[in-house]
Amino acid sequence: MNRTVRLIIASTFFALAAGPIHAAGPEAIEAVPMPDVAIYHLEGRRSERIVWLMEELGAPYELIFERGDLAGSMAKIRAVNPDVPMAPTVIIDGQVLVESGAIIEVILNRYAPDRLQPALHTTDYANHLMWMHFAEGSLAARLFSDYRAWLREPPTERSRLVDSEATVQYAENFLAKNAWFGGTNFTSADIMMVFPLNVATALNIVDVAQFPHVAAWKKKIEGRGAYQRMLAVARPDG
Ligand SMILES: N[C@@H](CCC(=O)N[C@@H](CS)C(=O)NCC(=O)O)C(=O)O
Repeated sequence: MNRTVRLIIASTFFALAAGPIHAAGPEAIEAVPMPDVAIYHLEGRRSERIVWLMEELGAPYELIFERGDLAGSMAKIRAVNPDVPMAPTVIIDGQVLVESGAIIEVILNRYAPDRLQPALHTTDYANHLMWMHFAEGSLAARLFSDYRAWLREPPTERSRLVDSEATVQYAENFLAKNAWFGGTNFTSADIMMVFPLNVATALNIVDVAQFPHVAAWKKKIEGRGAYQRMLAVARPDG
């Protein structure tokens, strides 16, 4: 049986330019209509960020993966992106892109400039952008390098360098004073931060009990309709 999943998801699409609440980063730029967006996906991986983003926006997208078959999904990615077959690989209007943070910024800044980003001249904007980049640049990078090193040689004391625990503690301290990684409102920074913070606890790199504000934020995330819709299409078998 061919289990390739090619979902075209468009039912809740609405005029992005009419979105409310936040003036976006590049406020002067007018939204242009959303073109075809194809998301090459691995279940449970970073490509969920882009699916979730599109669900938050109510925008249409095509989702391509082999259900329950990571190798099969990876073969599909390799077919369109042989040089760096990574999830997400996204094709926007015919252009092949990697790096989830950059993909999110392209989609928001070009097609939804009034959504999921704080206004440019606010402290929230600077914090939002910092967490957008911290998620991969510091948090995921240190989590995975510590994890690999600690598998070979478990640590006997905390590092004097900024280790995994320090990066998660930094997130915890921020959430003690702010509702979201976007500051006052949920933004795409929250979308970026979920994957590495889940990795931190799922792989037992840090102790979940030490980070109650992160745990409370995760509960709020799981209550979002768009997050639930993402799970239903991108992780259909749980
Ligand atoms: N910094 C990249 C990381 C992408 C990445 O490493 N994705 C993983 C899945 S979560 C992957 O494709 N791994 C396959 C590999 O590295 O060969 C991003 O945020 O998109």
